[in-house]
Amino acid sequence: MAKTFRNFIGGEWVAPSTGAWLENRNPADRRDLIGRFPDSGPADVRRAVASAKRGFAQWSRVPAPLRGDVLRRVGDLLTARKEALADAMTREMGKVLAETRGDVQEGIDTAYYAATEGRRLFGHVVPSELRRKWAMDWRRPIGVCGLVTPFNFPLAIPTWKMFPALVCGNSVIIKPSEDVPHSVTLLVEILLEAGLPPEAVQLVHGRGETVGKALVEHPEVPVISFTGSTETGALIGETCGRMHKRLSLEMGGKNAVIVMDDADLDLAVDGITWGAFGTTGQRCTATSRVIAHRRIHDRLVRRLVERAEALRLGDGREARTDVGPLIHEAAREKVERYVAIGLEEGATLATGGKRPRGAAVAQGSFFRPTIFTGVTPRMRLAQEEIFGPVLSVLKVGSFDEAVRVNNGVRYGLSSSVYTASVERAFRALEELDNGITYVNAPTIGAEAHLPFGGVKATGNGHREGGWPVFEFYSEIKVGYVDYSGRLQRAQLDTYGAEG
Ligand code: UN1
Repeated sequence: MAKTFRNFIGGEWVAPSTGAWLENRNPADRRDLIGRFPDSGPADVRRAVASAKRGFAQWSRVPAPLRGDVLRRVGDLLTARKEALADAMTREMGKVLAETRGDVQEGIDTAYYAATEGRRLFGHVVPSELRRKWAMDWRRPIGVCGLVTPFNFPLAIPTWKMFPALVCGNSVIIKPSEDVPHSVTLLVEILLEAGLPPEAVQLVHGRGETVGKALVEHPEVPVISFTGSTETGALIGETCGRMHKRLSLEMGGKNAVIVMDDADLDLAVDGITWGAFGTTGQRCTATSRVIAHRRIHDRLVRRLVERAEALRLGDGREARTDVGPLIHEAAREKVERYVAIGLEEGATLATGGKRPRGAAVAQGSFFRPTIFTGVTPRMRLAQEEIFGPVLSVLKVGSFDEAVRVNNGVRYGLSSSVYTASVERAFRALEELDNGITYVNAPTIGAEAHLPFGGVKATGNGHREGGWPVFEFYSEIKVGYVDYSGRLQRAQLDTYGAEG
């Protein structure tokens, strides 16, 4: 009998009001049932919001440095349980252990960063234009934050949202992807153990179209943060716009590595292989395009194909595995559709393009690392997010053309250039239309203390991580204190008196 997990609502672990459950299975081996998780409904969300409001009243009054102390303990617990968490995460979503360890580490970094921010949630004190008057601003918590998170970083992404929201004094309701409910359950256990008041966090499992929607539409959830597809983000944006909610969106990508003719090819091949096939290509930062200068194109492709073919597919919990499965069958089928689209469009399949054979991969959603060459900028292969191990190589004749191709997509998350030229490196930083540009490094690997996010259809102007995220989760309040003992009229008395 599979283990049954619950929601965390109202300070306790409870079954869903619907009485319905979703099965959570290991994507590397579908016979391995991790457990049954709630398939919750709007009533569960309503209860969570009522409780989170009480949690907010309590937690927002705790001094920020003490809120930071709770997060420091969270960081300590994550550190102590890193191995067990990584194992549970790989079992649940498939990427290899080295990567789930990295995912936990990103959560640890985020915890310690948020902890220190508890002591430096700066405001300003600025001179008033009037005598004997002070003018200042500071940050206040906002209220209940609704957080909707994806499967690909089962721990890091929830922590990017929860930890800054909490250190700023908000309460949080998290709806994790129904594909990774276990990882976030373990995270919520840690938050409680670290001393977070139980009503400051609520965990509601279930589907986006029911639980996510109810959360986004609830009038008493003034802040929404979502990471996922651009299509879902657009729907959420409509609702939040109508309801005047504060909304942070992190969505799709179609990230490119530009390889110039003066690049260190060994370095580029390492970076592209990692960027394209790490996490089985299921990162919003994944390298899905290579824009190669024609002088090195053929050499680069040859070596990329060699490397892709040497990658070992399998269970991410086994030491010999380089690449795990896709998250589920629907994801694998989507990848297969794109392979067919690429072939129809006239691209050349250089390697991969099909399911692997063999007992080790028979029970999971595996797909061979795939490289297309002869891809041109307008092909769907070069434009659309696939979210799988599919790399498209485009050939260009100059740096200017590479910049145009990089920028000619609807997304704008990350980009990268491999070059030995300082001039090209700085031009890339300036001219590539993305939220993040790497020089001589792949498109993945953002650090937790820098702002993360993208332009165009990737985001809506907000960032996760780094200093700007604390702006997102707090409201600016301005105060004026006039201790002159008389009516002083701004704009009138100061300048009017002289005129
Ligand atoms: C994501 O793919 O949604 O930069 C996040 C990176 C990771 C985060 C990726 N640190 O690839």
